[in-house]
Amino acid sequence: MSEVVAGAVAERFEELYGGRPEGVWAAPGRVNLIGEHTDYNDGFVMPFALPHVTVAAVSRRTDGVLRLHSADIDGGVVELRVDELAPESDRNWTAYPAGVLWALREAGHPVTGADVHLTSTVPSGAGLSSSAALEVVVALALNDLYELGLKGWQLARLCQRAENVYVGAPTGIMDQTASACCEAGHALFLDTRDLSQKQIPFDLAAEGMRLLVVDTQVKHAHSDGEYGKRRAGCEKGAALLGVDALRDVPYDGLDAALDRLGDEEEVRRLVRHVVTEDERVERVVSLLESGDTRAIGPVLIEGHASLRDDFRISCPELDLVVDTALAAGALGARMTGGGFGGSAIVLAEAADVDTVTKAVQEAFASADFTAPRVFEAVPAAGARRIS
Ligand code: GAF
Repeated sequence: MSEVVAGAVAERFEELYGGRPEGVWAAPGRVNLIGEHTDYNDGFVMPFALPHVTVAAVSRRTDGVLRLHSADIDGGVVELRVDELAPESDRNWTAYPAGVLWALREAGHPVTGADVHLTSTVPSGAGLSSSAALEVVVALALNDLYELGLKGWQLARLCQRAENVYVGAPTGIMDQTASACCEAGHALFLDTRDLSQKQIPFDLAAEGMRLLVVDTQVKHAHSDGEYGKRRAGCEKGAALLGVDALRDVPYDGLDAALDRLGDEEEVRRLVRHVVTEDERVERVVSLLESGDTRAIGPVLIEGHASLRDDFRISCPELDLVVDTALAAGALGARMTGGGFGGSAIVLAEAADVDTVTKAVQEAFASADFTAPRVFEAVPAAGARRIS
């Protein structure tokens, strides 16, 4: 696929900018297996990369101009001056790639401009990290072209800064690290405190299972206030408990911590989710490492209940996917990503995939919800140069 896509993207670049690009790069979206809303609490996450990618054809410029074009969005070529880039000055999609260039320059890297043409197969607003894929593909291209020598995790940090400060969305580090660092056939066990990583083999097909992604088509956005409110609530919980981050509340000390929070009911719920979710990630890792893959199903189900009841970020469509899939025989299911819409994941025996898929589709039709998009997710490669 790479060569065909790279060729087509390079041709379009040439039509737009009048010369061949210096290279073509791809960065994937991700799905998170377990570990939700733990990343801005210094906790654990376990995403894997999707085969869906954002592709960028890029050339350097030396005149302080950044030109951006997306095949997927109307509006033609957008031209910006590198020295005029300023946080929260742009409310359009261009803020993501421009923010990356801004973050690189802010960190002292001598990036003097670029021509960029982009196209993506990562569904946007589906909780599958289309924003991170867009940031990471541009960061990787500039890293290569300007020979900055930054590693994947360093690019992820810069992309997160672009998103937090330039775009103004208070997200954690999971999505950018997943896009930059995941490996095909593996889920990424990531400690978001120090970004230490372990690639965990994750080959469901070999064990007769499948993981489905069900995009509910309910759109979500992280710059909306609800994500930020949850984050602020978690930070309040850490402050009340006298720890740097909720990661520092031990699982076996949870009850005592909840007692100390007294009548701060909302904060108690947020703390309970984060502390139990970190424990769930560790449980999933040890189950996978001991070859007990089917046993992760119940952990996914617990995770969904915690996000629905304690963190309160599910929605009727996500709950319907989970309840219907489980009733139809799935081994596990939960919402994935930031919440308030987006996607759910379903773990099922290969033999049950059609039954489960049909049940979910029928339940959505009966509830008068927009038809969901269902696809099988197999761990794909992280960001890379494709031409
Ligand atoms: C979104 C954010 F971008 C991530 O940083 C993470 O917090 C996730 O929601 C929830 O786990 O994808």
